[in-house]
Amino acid sequence: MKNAPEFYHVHPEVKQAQAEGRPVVALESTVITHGLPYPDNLATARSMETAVRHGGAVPATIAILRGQIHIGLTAAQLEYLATRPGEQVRKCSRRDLPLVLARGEDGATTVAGTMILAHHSGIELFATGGIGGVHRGHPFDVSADLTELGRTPITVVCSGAKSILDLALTREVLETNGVPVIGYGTAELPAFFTPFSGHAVDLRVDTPAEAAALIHARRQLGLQSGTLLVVPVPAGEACDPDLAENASAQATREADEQGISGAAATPWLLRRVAELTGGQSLRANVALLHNNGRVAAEVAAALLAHSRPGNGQS
Ligand code: PSU
Ligand code: MN
Repeated sequence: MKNAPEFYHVHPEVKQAQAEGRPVVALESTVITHGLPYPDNLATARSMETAVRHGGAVPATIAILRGQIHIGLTAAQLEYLATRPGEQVRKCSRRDLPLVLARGEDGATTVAGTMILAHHSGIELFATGGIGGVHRGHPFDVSADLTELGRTPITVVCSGAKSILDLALTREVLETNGVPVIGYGTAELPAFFTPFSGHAVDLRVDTPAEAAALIHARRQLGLQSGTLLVVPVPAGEACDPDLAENASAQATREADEQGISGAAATPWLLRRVAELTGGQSLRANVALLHNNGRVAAEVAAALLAHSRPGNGQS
C-alpha cells in the first residue's frame, strides 16, 4: 500500500494474496448499486467474484462503507451494498471520494473511483462491464472515467461502452488522453451488448501473455496512464443489435425530454435501457461481466511472468 492507510481496509484474503505475490483483480461497485437491478446485482456481483477465482486470481470488490475504503468485501458487506437503495449510496467518481470519506457515508465506486483506489492498493487489473464516455448529443458530458484512464496506470478489462454513448467521440477522447484501446480476440471495439461498433481498436491481442506484454511495456516506459482491454460479449449471449440500438436511442431521447443530467444521467439511462430490452440485455450483461472477470484474472496471472520496475510505482 503506497498511500495513507487511515481510511483503508484490505480484506485478509487480498492482503495474503498480495503478500504471496498471487494475482488480484479489482471489481467496481457502482455496477452493483446503480448499474443492475436487485436481485440480479447481488447474484452477479457474487458470481463475478467466482469467475475471477476460476481465472486464477483473488477478487477485490472495492467500495466505501460508512466512510471507510474497503478493498475486498465480505459476503455480508456485498449483500448490504446490493440491497441499499441507490439514492442512499453516493456514486463515487474521483470528485466524490473525499466527500464520502469526510462525511462517513456509503459510496459505490465508478470505473474512475475504482481505478484510483485499486492503484493505491497496488492492484493492476480491474474488470467491469462498460466504461462511461461521451454522452450522445452532449459532447461536454464526458465521463471522468476517460480522464482517469489518462492519468492512472490501471488496465481496465471491459466490453467497451453502451451505445447510450457517442462511441466515435469516446474513442477520440481516449486517444487525446493517451489511452490505447486493445481488442482481446477482436479487431473492433465492442458495443457492450453486441460485439461490434464499427470502430477499430488500436491493436488486437489473442492471449493473456500478449496483453501482459503490453502492460509490462507501459510500466517500462513509466507512463502514468491506463490501458483499455476490450473483450466482446461471448458468442451466443449477445443482444440483438437493433434491439440494443433502438433502446439506446429511445432512452437518450427520453432523458433529454426529462432533463436528466450530471451524475444521474448514466444510472437513469442504464435502467431505462434494461427496461426497454427486457431479459435479453440482462443476460448479455451478466455473461460479459463473468467473461471479463475471467479474462482479467488470466491477464493478472500472466503479468506475474514480468518483474516490476524497481520504483514500485506500477
Ligand atoms: N456502464 C455500464 N454499466 C455501469 C456503468 C457504466 O454499462 O454500471 C457505471 C460505471 O461505474 C461507470 C459509470 O464508471 O457508470 C459512469 O458514470 P458517468 O457517466 O456518470 O461517469
Ligand atoms: Mn457524466
